[in-house]
Amino acid sequence: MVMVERVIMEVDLDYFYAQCEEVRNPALKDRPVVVCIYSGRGGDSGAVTTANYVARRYGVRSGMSIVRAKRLLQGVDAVFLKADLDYYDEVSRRVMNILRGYADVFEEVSVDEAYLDTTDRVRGDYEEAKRLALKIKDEIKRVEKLTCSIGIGPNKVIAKIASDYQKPDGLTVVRPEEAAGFIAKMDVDKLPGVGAKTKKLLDEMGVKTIGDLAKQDPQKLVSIFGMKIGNYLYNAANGRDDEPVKERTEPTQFSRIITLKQDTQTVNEAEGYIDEICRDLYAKVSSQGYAFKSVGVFCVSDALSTYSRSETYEHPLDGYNNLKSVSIALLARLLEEEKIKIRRVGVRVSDLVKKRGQKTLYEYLTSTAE
Ligand code: DCP
Ligand code: MG
Ligand code: MG
Repeated sequence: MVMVERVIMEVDLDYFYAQCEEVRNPALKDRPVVVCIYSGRGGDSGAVTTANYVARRYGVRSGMSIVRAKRLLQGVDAVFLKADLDYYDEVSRRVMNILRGYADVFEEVSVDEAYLDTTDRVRGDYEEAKRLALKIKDEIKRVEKLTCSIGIGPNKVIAKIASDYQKPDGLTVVRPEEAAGFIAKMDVDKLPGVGAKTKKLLDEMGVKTIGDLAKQDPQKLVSIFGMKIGNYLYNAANGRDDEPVKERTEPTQFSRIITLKQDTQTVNEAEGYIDEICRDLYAKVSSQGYAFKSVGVFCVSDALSTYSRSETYEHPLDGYNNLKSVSIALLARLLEEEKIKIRRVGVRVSDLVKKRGQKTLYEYLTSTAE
């Protein structure tokens, strides 16, 4: 049997939230655009979700505080916008539908990112794959006015690194025989999954680049990082990865739990935590395209027993405010009935309903009208 090399694409939209804002208001294009999530604690408390490339020239980055971004952009004609997650989600849904149509197998990874296995579609031909990628970029540009960057490679690891290689509006093709060489000079943390902790351990072994990692004894890597990660690191560094592109199976719930700075018996003292949890949870759930019909609150008491209360509604509950008010009401009920001191508090949403990919009645009617 002849082994056919796979042809995997990774598509990632450029400065996604900020680019969506530019599409909605093209006058923003030449100005620094910073999209923020405000914490609700007033003023500029909160974080930057992303910024356009104009703002990035001033050092603005995802995850930094709004205060810091404002300092970097002092005296510059910059725009700070509140994140409109529902709008980005809607754009994402439409882009994903376009991408899905080009793949043999399609895997949505995040709101702006997907893997496409296109091996059969291009009959294993990398030239053909490049043409297909240009066509995809073209369609997304034409239909949604958005640019994206695409990486093509023999596996997910290479495709992902390639899509990040030239940004924005990039296209990087890495043929199977070029894979190991393509990544050899890069820092180890360019490998997906290598975070600060792994990087530090590797650094202590004198491993700085992916090429250094590729030359390590695989047994040694396994003894340090365990079978799964050790093997992954060794193979990935050598340009190999067999992880299949797979359609996402749907999650059934999302939850988040926090440890209180001080144990408490009152809803008032827990409210700030509930607020933080709900903000986080809501951003996560809605960025993945879900609404939910059930909300649960769970607590760990100072005696380490667990308690929970939940509520299920007939129709999906949407919006951060709804999530927060239901959570607080549930916690109030729990505290009143159990008379406990709580140490940790969490919120769980379940009975998920997919918003993305679901046609509205209007879309359904117009798509079947002809
Ligand atoms: N995001 C966020 N908080 C972060 C990182 C990202 O809310 N710490 C959101 C905003 C981004 C979106 O996710 O627009 C996609 O993340 P990417 O990492 O793909 O970053 P961008 O698309 O913004 O920029 P790039 O051009 O580098 O892909
Ligand atoms: Mg992106
Ligand atoms: Mg992304």
